[in-house]
Amino acid sequence: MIRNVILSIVFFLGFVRFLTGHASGQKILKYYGNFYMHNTVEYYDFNDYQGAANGKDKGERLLMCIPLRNAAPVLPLMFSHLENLTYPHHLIDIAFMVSDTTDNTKDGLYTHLERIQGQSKNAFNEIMIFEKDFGQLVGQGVDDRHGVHVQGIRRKVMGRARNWLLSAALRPYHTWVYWRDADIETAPATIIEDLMKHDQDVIVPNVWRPLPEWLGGEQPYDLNSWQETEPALELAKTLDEDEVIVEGYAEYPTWRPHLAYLRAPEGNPDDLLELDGIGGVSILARAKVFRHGANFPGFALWNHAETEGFGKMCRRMGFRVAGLIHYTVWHQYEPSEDDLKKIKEMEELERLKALGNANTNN
Ligand SMILES: Nc1nc2c(ncn2[C@@H]2O[C@H](COP(=O)(O)OP(=O)(O)O)[C@@H](O)[C@H]2O)c(=O)[nH]1
Ligand SMILES: [Mg+2]
Repeated sequence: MIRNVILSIVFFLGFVRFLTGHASGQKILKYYGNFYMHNTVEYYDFNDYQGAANGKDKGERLLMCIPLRNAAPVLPLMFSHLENLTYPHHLIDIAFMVSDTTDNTKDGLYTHLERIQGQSKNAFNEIMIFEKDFGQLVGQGVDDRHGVHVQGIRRKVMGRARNWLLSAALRPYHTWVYWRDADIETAPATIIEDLMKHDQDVIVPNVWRPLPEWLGGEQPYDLNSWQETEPALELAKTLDEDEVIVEGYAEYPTWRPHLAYLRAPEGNPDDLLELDGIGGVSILARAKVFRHGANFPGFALWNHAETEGFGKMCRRMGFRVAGLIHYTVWHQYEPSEDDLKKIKEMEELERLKALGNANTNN
């Protein structure tokens, strides 16, 4: 009898030890179906990671991707926007890709992240910083970037940077991916939820930029969000396979309706427009879009690259791609060389006027 009791206790302790640890000391923590599994074994049913329109209420995990190049001057503003995001920070992982950078972007990142991640309340779940140079030959100044002839080169490199970033950072538990540029002046803090609620596979806001009063006060910024047209498809047939069509330039008469030009300041912020090409300033996409194989072409696909190629590819794959016509994100205003000259002239004029006034008063 006593022998049986002792044997039972030994057996029971052995079973408990089997459940809670190996000889190596590692624990068996997980239970899948009828099986206890070692904690190095992970299981995900992708049916549970589709991306819900009310992802916030469902506690869905989101990956935020931010490409960076010589972005040190805009980091303080970028981080103030990130800190204000109302999507719960513990559900957000952020991944940065720093490329072809000659300023102290990386040091700036570390400084801001040390502070933000040190706060137990506002910290994001996980931060990943990747670095890879792609040999971007086009300068990062506003005039360098926006010439028609450099757009193709620039967009192809950007496409590659985005693909490397996403492939390194996307985890099976992410249901949504939010792409965000660093150089945004203002954006609603609720933007993730605001985009998500529309239940699209890929969705972008309208993107404008503020201007000084003497330049008109404001202007559409992102012309990469558009609907396809017959003239543009005909134009594409006449172009070299590697050439990238650039919107907003006389060289490429596409006659495409642009999301940017349809905006009305008092318009309903929930109005949607189905899109083919999209811009990259602020894109919310279901993670499954990428799992299906959509990407940002780092080459000319149908005479488009990067985000415009991505939008067209998503449509071709049967995903829903849309833009919010009257919901606006404001891109930073960077004065061009011409603007700087004009600003200097105006300052000089002001100075002379003040001098004239002072002399008259004397
Ligand atoms: N990784 C990487 N990021 C880039 C590159 N060029 C620009 N960026 C970043 O990508 C975002 C958009 O770039 P930006 O030059 O502002 O584009 P634009 O506003 O369309 O002219 C910003 O966050 C930049 O810092 C690049 O070659 N590689
Ligand atoms: Mg920009």
